[in-house]
Amino acid sequence: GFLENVITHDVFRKGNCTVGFIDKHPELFQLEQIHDRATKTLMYLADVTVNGHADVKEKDAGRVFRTPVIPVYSELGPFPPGTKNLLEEMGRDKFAQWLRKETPVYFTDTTYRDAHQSLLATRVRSKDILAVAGGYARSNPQLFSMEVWGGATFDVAMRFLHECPWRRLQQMREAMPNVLLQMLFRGSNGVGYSAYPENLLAKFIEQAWENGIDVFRIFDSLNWVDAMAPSIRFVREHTSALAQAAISYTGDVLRPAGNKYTLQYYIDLAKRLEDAGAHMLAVKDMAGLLKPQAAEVLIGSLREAVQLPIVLHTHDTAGVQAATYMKAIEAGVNVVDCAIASLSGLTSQPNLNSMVAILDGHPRSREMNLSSLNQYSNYWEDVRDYYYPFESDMKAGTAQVYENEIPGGQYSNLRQQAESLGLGDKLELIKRNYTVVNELFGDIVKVTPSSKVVGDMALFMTSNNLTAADVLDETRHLAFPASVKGFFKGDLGVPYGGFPTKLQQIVLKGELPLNGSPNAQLPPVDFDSDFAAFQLKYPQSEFLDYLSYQMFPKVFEEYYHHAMVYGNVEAIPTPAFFYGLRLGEEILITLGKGKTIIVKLQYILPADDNGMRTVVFELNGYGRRVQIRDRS
Ligand code: BTN
Ligand code: 3PY
Ligand code: ZN
Repeated sequence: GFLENVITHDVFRKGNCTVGFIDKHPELFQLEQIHDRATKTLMYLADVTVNGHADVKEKDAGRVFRTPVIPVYSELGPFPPGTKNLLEEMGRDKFAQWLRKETPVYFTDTTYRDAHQSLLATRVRSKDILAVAGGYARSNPQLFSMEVWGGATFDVAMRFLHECPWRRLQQMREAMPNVLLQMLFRGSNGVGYSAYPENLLAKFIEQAWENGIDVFRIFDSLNWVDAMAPSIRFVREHTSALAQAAISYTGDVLRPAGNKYTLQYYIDLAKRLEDAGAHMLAVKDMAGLLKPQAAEVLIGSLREAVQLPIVLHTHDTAGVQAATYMKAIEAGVNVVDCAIASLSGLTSQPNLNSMVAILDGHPRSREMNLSSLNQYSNYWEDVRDYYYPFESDMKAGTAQVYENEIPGGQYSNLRQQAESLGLGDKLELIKRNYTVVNELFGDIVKVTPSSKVVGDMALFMTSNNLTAADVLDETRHLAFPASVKGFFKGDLGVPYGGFPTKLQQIVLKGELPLNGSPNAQLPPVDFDSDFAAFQLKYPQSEFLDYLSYQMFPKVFEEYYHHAMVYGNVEAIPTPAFFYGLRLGEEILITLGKGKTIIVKLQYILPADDNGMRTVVFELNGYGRRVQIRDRS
């Protein structure tokens, strides 16, 4: 490696090499690192080319991708000022008051978080985002915020994309200095699926802010204010960011009978969240159940109930949520969540480009750059194709969502989950069971992680051919899924109206439920000693990695191991990352500032007696061979 650097170095090749050559050229050591990284990258490419990508079940070998066109913009001059600048000028309290009174409606762009979480199983890689983030922020500084982080993106980045979620955040911050960056935070569950100690949540929030987050959207999967209040307090005490408390919307406020979640329920929640110190209030309609007339009533009532600016988030699963936004806008909502056209609709958010267009001439319209938005939509339309294995095959909106109340992100995942359990042809029954389970559980709020519990139980009932009566028959001694046991034990808190007692007794089989909040029982993390122990185990890591590890120890462990073997894979273009290289294909990979390598796949030898294959590349014009085990 080092020798190759020396003999390929310009000075050496020009014959100017003297005894002091190496002393005078410390960059050779840097070259050594780059060289090492290049080797690891070749290992990755050889492996994915020979063995395929673990995450891609069916590869369409003949697929040809269009080259996405990055819209042109000038990088010269300062960024046009946006909401980030306003927040810094005004401070958060004044900013929130100003926002509440602002006439034109604002948009939160969810493209980099919820949109791909809901359409493409959260698989969009940093590279594809960062290629356009800066230009987007320069051309569209009129946005309220970009939702860029949190939710499922944190663990999926490590688990499936082998990326560092913190580096993604830092890079997005650098690319978009003028627009507020927003994340989704699951209250006491952080960016995970179960409760964490409070001092860990506080540290996580502080570090998320330090690394770029301006708006924390905080929710709890059972709308349990006690589980949200600490996170709101941590945002207030440890950051200068905005705490946007979100009420998860379920049911139908205008349904006259049999409706547990009434208008008064939401009004009371909103007041309690305002009292808990929220700077903004969001209605998080994760399943897309909020109908236009209901939105008018709900948003109007919330405007009266609290003094906070109000945000509406929805999913377009039913296909008609633009109508809901129109009513909400007329009832005084301050911000609505939309996604760039080509990543909008269905289980994602409503279409940003079209919302902007239909508001033209409306008293609350905001001046936006529609032609730019359309260019970025074209970019994402082409990039989306890279991720074809992760598409759900949903083709049209469905009014069934009003019956099953399945959140957008879960809806698009359900088919894959069903197929992996051999229940591919039972999707309709699974959806019906989802409704049955919701009734058995006493009609709960269903959003990560409570939605996962309902989903697990629906899959369990389906695969075991169980009816509601079977579930309630204690003589059957069913082996309930672990998440269901945890739920009835109180791991996620207590649902509004309490647990259904009979089912709770059946599931817990005599065990006692928790008393009080699930994370109050967790001992605080001892950062000093624990971080030191972590660094002994993972020497090439820093404090942010430690936070990743605290949230997801096993996922981090595998991510770290992958990074040791393959290096940082973030620079590999997405088609090569998922599908490897074709014979003769040549790609450019930028490993560092000004360090671009050219990789060409030349040929692959058949497996030897030990099952090893030699993959022959050209790296910057020089032949390089890599040995890889054939596991295909
Ligand atoms: C390498 O890239 O060759 C060294 C492996 C070091 C990987 C660890 S994983 C946690 C931390 N984050 C990174 O991006 N690298 C280090
Ligand atoms: C998440 O928690 O990831 C969600 O998007 C919930 O809607
Ligand atoms: Zn959502």
